[in-house]
Amino acid sequence: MTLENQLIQKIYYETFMETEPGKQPIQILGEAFMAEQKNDLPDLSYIRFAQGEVYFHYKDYEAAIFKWENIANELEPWAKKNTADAFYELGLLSSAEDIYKAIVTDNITLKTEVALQLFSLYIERGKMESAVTIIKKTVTLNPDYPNVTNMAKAFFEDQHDWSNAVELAVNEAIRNDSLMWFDTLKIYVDQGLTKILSPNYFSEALMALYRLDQPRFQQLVSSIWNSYKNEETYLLWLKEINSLFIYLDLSGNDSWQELSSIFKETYLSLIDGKYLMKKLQDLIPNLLSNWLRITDGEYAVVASTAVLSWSELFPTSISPIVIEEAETLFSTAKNNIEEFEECLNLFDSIMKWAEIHEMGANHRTKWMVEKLINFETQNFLIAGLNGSGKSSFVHFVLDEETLRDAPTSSVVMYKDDEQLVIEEITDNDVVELSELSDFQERMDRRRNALESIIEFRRPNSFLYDHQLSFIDTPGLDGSHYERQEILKYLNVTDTILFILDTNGPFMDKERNILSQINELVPELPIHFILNKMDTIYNEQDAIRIFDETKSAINTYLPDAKIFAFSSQYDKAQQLSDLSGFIHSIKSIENLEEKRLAKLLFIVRSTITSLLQKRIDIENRLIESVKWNEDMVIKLNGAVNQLHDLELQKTKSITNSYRTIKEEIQRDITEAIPKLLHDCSKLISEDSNFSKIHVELNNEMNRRIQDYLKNKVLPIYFSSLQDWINQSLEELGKGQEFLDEISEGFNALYGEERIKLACDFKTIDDWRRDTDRMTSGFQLEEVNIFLRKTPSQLLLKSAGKLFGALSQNKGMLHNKYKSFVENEDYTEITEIVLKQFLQQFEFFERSIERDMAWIFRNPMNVLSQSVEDARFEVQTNEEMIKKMNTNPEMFRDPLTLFEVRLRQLEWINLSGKGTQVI
Ligand SMILES: Nc1nc2c(ncn2[C@@H]2O[C@H](COP(=O)(O)OP(=O)(O)O)[C@@H](O)[C@H]2O)c(=O)[nH]1
Ligand SMILES: [Mg+2]
Repeated sequence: MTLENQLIQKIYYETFMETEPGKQPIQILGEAFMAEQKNDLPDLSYIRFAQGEVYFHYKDYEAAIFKWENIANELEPWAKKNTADAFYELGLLSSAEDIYKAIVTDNITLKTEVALQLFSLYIERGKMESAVTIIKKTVTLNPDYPNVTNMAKAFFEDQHDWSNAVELAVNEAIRNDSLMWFDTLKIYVDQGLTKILSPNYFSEALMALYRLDQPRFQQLVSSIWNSYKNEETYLLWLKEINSLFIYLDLSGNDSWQELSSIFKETYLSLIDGKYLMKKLQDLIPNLLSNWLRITDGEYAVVASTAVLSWSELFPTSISPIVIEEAETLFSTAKNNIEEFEECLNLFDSIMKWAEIHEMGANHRTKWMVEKLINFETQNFLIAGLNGSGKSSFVHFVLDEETLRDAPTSSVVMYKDDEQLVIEEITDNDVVELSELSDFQERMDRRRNALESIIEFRRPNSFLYDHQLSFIDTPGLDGSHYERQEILKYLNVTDTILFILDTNGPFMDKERNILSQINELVPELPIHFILNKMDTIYNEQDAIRIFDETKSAINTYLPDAKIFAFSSQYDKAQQLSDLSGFIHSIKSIENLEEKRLAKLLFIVRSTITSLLQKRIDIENRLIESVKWNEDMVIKLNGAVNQLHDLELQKTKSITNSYRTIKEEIQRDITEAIPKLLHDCSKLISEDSNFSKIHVELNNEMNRRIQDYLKNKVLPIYFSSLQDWINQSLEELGKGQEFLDEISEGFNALYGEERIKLACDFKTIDDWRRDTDRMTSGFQLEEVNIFLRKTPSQLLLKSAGKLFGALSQNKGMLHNKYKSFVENEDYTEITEIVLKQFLQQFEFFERSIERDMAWIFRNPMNVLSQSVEDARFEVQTNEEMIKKMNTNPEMFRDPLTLFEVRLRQLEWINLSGKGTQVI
């Protein structure tokens, strides 16, 4: 045993025992002490040290401490450590800690021992931070010292201090090339303890493990990969691991199946639309290149086609060497992909995405895909010119002769089903037509007839027996648009039955159509029905026409078969012949493969049309902004016109009212003085001059009242009636003008949106008011002769004074007369006028307000329309802005759909011996 071990275990004292085994250590050491003391220069330190150990073992710690305090040789640091141990045992932890910390030594073992003691002491005292520090320091200082790393691991795990535990595992794994520590690390990773770490944390360890043990490397990489999957740092990890992979020499014969599968899963999840192109573009090329390098048989096709499709959409992103490798791999790989399934998945993702982005429900496309999935039923498209007898043929065969053979404007699919179900499928809707009459009605509709497909299902033995559906179509000799729309259904067609009219079969028009179909779908089988055979009476002619037509057809389409038919012939015989014919042309070979090609085509058209839809939407928005801006200008123009109209009408109507009033006023102003002057006639020499002023006053009032009531008011009444009628007429013209304006706007809107109707109820109020005002008047008595003007005063007093004296009567009479005749009645007239006109003036003032009321509704309508147009401009501008601020949010997913589609198209080529490039 080494000295250090003895010191550690406190059995240094045993070195003194060797000479006298069997004797008590205390005694031996005591005797040794006594002997040493006798020396000239006694060295007692060793013996004391040993004695301390013995006391320590006997738990006499105080004695031990006493001994160890007096060590003055190279054992002093150990003695200190032992002293601290003794204090520790005595429970005097604080003193123990101080002593441990005060020990100065270069001896690494002693340092480690002290550190481990301190570590336990810290744990005991609950000083966890100090414990962490000291154990980490110890691991750094002396990791190979027995148990140090294990103690650290146990401690960290116990404390759930995962960052230190992981760090320890990584460091130890690298330092020792230790598989045990790598396994520990993997456990931590699998427990999800490492996912908060930065992904580059593992690079060095992974490199080390790769050199050491590749299967373990694969497992650890997989574990780490999975741990980051839902973390924000996932892309960073992918970047990290892929740059690491580039440096690995993967030429060995190792199986990378597990990783290959992870690569695949990762690639697919990256391109499923969650991420933007910007993020993927510098990540995916490396990912694909690495995948290709490690891929084996199972994933060869997916990996190579992934590389090929990505590099096609992003040329130069992947190095030519890698592309070449992919091509080689692709040309030899066996296709083991469930392509149909994958293609459907892709289609579903596109549909979901379209729904979320409000790109329409796409029911018709979904319908087509549904038909393609149904491998049980083959779809026969019944094509031909208008009137060749397509519908008659279908109805005859299906025994649906209740259905009329009117010209067909819609595409109708007839299918066998357990009960009658008729549905109309448009892009945005699926509507059930619950009655047969609804169906007939729908068939009579011409407008937008090709914007939907009608599916007609009913129990039918012919379709059931042959597992067929018929798609009846309008004639292909209609407009270009119609033909395009009808030919869309080639996407669900397995075979074309082309119906010819015997009275002019296989003409240029038909040949053109057929060559167009052939260009669109080169491999689609086309067969012919030579219809209306009954119209050829002569059997020989019939045979000749049949043969001639057949050979004409076969020079174009060598494989085409022809069937002579007439809906006038006997049904049972025809059907049995037709059954044989259908049987001979129905091809069930490679149905899935053919349908897949169609499905791929539908997916491609869908992506294209979604891109186009987006452009259309944006264009429509731009268009709408322009249009509405224009409308704002026009509507504001109309608002101004309306203002002017109201102003002008108000002015003219008020003016004519005022004119009437002024005329009346003039009349009154003229009439009243005259009327008053006339009263002079009432004065005679017999008059009672003491009272005459009162009488005159009364009479004058009466006459004015009488004049106003019986002369003025009737005239006023009729003038106002005229005025009202004129006003109505004038307003009527205004209304006409407004009607023209609304008509103009409604033409622009394309709907009856604007109605500028004035409110003429006010005019009724005018009638009532003017009636009331002119129906009567009660003059409040005016003081004409009882006023105190000087001349009146004089006359009054003169009358009172002289009235009694008859000789003065003549004088008074004259004086009065001349006074009445010459008096200026202006003031009186004004007073009367003021009274009389008061309500008319009041009315005048309300005209302007009433006019505003009359035009209020048109004004509101126009203002609201301006508001609406402005709002439309604003919302559409916002939409455009939104669309343009993040165009990649829309474009990127579609690009990625295209990448996936391109890959499927590549896969579709694989294993078919198709030349690459
Ligand atoms: N004589 C005779 N007339 C037929 C025959 N099939 C159809 N027709 C008539 O041809 C016209 C057009 O038929 P229709 O089925 O509507 O043609 P589609 O436009 O191709 O659907 C109708 O007046 C039918 O009555 C047939 O086998 N013999
Ligand atoms: Mg028809």
